[in-house]
Amino acid sequence: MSATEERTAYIGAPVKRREDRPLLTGRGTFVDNMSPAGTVAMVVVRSPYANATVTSIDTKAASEADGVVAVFAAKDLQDDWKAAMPCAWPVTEEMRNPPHYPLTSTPRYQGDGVAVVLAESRAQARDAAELVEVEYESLDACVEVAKALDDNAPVVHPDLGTNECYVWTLETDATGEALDDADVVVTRSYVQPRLIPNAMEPRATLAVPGLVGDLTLYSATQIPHILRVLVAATLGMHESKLRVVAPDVGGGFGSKLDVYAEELLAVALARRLDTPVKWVEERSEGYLATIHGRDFVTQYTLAAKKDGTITHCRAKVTAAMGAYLQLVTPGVPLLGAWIYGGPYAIPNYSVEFTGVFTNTTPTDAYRGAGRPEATYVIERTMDALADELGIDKLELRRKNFIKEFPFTLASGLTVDCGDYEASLDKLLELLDLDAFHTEQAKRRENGGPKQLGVGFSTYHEMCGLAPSRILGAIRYAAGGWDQATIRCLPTGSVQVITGTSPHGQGHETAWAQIVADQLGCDIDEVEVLHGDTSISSIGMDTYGSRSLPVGGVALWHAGEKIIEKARQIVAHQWEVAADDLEFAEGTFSVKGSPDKETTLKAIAFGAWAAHDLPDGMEPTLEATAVYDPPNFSWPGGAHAAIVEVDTETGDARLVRYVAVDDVGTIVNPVIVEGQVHGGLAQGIATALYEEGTYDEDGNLQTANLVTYLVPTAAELPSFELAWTTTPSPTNPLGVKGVGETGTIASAPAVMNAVIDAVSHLGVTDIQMPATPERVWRAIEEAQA
Ligand code: MCN
Repeated sequence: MSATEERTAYIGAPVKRREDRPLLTGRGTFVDNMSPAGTVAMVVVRSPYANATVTSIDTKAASEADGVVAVFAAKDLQDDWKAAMPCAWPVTEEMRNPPHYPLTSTPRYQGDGVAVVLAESRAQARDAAELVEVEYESLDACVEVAKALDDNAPVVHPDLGTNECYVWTLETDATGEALDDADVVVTRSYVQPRLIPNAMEPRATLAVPGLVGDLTLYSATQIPHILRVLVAATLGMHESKLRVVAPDVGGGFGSKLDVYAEELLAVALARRLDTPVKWVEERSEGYLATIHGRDFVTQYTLAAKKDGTITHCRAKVTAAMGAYLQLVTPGVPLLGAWIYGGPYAIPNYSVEFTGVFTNTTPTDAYRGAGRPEATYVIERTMDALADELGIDKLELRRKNFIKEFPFTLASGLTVDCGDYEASLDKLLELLDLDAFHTEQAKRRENGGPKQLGVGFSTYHEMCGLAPSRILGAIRYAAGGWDQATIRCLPTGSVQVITGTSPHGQGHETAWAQIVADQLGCDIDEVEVLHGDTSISSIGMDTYGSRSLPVGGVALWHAGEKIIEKARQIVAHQWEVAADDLEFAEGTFSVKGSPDKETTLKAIAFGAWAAHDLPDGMEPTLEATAVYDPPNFSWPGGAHAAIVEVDTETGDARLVRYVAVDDVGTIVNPVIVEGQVHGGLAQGIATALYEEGTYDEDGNLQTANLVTYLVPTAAELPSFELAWTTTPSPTNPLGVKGVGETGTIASAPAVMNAVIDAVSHLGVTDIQMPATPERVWRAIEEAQA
């Protein structure tokens, strides 16, 4: 049976998120709400220098301060680490991975921890941290990704002798020839600004030792299961003695998909002192100590025939790793590696990534991870190529769209389904491009300062991480499966345990929708448990828009097992063939005689009592499924942005945004709209506002919400969303992931619109973010 074949009650319905009431009424439980007796507060002393050697460190005054329990420098904790901090993605055999420990005496970025203070209260710990006297010898810093491999660049890790972390390539055979044979070759350079995640809840972690050598780590994390494995390995603990709980988590966007120094410190020190240790990040501290995203420079080439047929794409990317490799830092570019050809049928393909170290906060996965970077350079260059060929920008896209599915990309992966033309058609229906062009022409003619531009982005992306065998082939250390358990309890309610770990995505609601439909019960009877390794012992957690296409599908398979087991029980009790039974809306009946029926609830009770089960059958009605997807998930669509640019000040404002996405079957349209809204806000922020910058000494210049411009609702228009649906044939629900689509598609649409708004003034390129200064300068230079 396939969920997409039948009309269902809950799947597809805008069920209100059950998570919201407790959160909105202040009944959530975040890490900082928990303070078991004896909890001490931890504060990390951080290097003010981006590259330095600690020549002396004096902790005496701090140790003697009020309320202080202990102070440790890096050397004091050396024996606590059984291994360096983990990087789970050694993308090549030769990749350089400098040892990285929670505290150091050779800080390599501003904010690198050099000591830690524990005190009875956070205020006392913070005051005492200022009394730790650290002498540094400061060294020259390497800051810019584009200059990291220059001959005279300071080397971040002198032992490595180079700032090169790795070079990774993906090439098809015909590479060179396709370029030579092309009529037109367009090459552009692009900068992906460094982005600084700003989840509502900063990071927080609390390690609580138990009474029998066990320990519970409460952490604001996206990955309780992975965290448990890696904390246990790094500290030499037995996994079964470590319980990790992700309580309510106020967003992550990738930044809580990591194993952080503070988590390891809290656990190590809680064990040493045998008392709970809590660390809560301050917002400005988070700017330094939580991973950053992006920071790529890319040279991108498209080659085409005169008629617009694209024959080749080539990307040469230099990607900042930051000072160290965090959990998946080196793999972030690879997450976009297969889609540098966009939703277009381009036969020749070549991608080269060079990862480089800089004296900056480590980068890692941030919403979209690798795919916004790829989509941006393609969609910007599609516009440039159209101009070069004298072909309409949308016609060029249509001509090159992949039209038949499944389609194997030149990069090697197979896109299971899609209909990019349908998304574009729908977008144009909503947009009324003629009216826009009339208005744009009128404004251009009037020559006033407020000019309009429209920009497009047609995209697809690969998410739903991911088939384990592919992850293995590209050297990622973990699998891409997930697990789900369904328990039909004797009282009639249904308990769901998932290996995913939502931190804002609404799984409690969506998972209940899936199970209630499948088992034919009321949604309120379904309870969804997650984020606690003592409840769900295995799982692969939440990132990469994987939870529905992997964890949700695991749930569906567990439901199928429940129905099958129940069918065997009924067949046995009624002495009929299992195949003669029908199951619909929570009730079994014999085909053709609907009078005799029994409910799943009655069967659950009977399976628990176990008085009359088939020989050899285990009591209780529960089932677990572990699902490893056969393919990635391939959402796609077409987006358009309309911006107004003040040509006198360079101020660019987004006035309209229309997005048509195909995320397969939609389980909950309200959640999905919320996901797209949030994703769009983050992509638009990249295009117009956000940019983390350092001075040449490696001081972060954008270390707070005043200098790092996170847009608010006031900067964003009401988004206009619509859908086309090609259900994924690779899973029984027909679903594709949605969590990152908005971020992936939106930055190029907005930037193409900004450039369109000033193209009549001769502007052909502006780098992100399109700040008033950049736009103004671009106009001035074009007019000069
Ligand atoms: N969904 C649906 N129908 C679909 C696709 C998804 O109803 N066809 C629903 C799902 O049931 C789920 C939600 O949409 O409730 C997101 O599903 P999915 O696309 O599987 O993404 P994940 O749940 O795996 O979430 C991860 C994704 C990522 S990678 C980032 S980054 C991100 C995002 O989710 N971070 C977020 N959305 C976020 N939302 C919040 N509030 N906070 C974050 O940190």
